[in-house]
Amino acid sequence: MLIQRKSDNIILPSEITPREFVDARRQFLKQLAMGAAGGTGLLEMAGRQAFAQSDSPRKLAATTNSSYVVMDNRTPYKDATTYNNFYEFGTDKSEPAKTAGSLKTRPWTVSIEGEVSKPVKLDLDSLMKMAPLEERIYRLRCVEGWSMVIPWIGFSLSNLIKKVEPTSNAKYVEFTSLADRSQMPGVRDDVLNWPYVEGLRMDEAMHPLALLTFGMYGEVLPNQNGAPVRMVLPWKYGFKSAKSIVRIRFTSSQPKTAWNLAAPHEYGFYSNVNPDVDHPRWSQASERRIGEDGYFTKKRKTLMFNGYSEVAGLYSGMDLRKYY
Ligand SMILES: Nc1nc2c(c(=O)[nH]1)N[C@H]1C(S)=C(S)[C@@H](COP(=O)(O)O)O[C@H]1N2
Ligand SMILES: [Mo]
Repeated sequence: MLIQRKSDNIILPSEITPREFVDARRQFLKQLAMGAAGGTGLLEMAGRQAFAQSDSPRKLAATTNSSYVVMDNRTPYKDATTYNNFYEFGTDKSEPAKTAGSLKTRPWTVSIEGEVSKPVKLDLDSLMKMAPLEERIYRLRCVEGWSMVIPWIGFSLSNLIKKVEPTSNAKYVEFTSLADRSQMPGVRDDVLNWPYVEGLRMDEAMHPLALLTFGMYGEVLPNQNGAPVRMVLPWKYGFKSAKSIVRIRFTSSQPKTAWNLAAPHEYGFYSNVNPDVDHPRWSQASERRIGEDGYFTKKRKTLMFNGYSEVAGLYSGMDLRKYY
């Protein structure tokens, strides 16, 4: 039986209208009655696992980790795979689904380098075998003001970090995405300083929520969602979750991230979801849940750290207005 995440309890009744509260509660009870939070019943899971081994090559077997399942309805697959930010394939959200087919995701090598005792170049299969694959249902919120709820498949990045043994100089982790003009039409435009680079502080990267991700909705990642391997950092704005990663580098100084270089006043290094600190162009106080928008659909209140309050300790004593 899947259980409600502990951190979901941080939605205080005082923060939401009685109507929303009643609806959320009703929905949760309905999901319980169906057998699971998030709409995936145990029988369905068992069935999925059973044919995951044998069926289509896209299937990816994983065991649901019930500690990381949000109670919200999952975003329809169609929406999650046709409304994407992946600038290497164009800046329009409908473009990646149309143009990312040209990305060759095998063979694929990820180079682990920098301040580690055991630098290594890993092919995708070796990387995927570093730890058991888990399914986790996470919220992901874009700084543009929309959010989704997606069943991702991967494992905590900490599994990999421990194996490569960072040196005492390793204070940050930098992620670099592929930037290949021949496969990625968007890289011909200089909207960003290619390659796409993102970064985390070491303790953020070690947090169990930081997911090295290979699949979603029971299958390997569609190219437009960052195949064959990406990060998912549910307490940070979507752009921190680099797609199609080819290099993970451990550094002593703070990585220069692509979005921070492009617009330092808009995108800071930390970029934690924070309803109290607005982006210069978009309010961060509320969000539109993709797949449920309609004329009468109310926006949802955005939660501190996107509802993942367990990360708060990483930032204690930091002024989050300054370190945005
Ligand atoms: N390499 C790369 N990674 C990227 C992006 C990108 O343009 N290039 N966009 C980011 C942004 S802004 C968001 S919101 C998420 C979107 O992930 P999704 O398409 O799976 O929802 O990917 C992030 N990772
Ligand atoms: Mo985003």
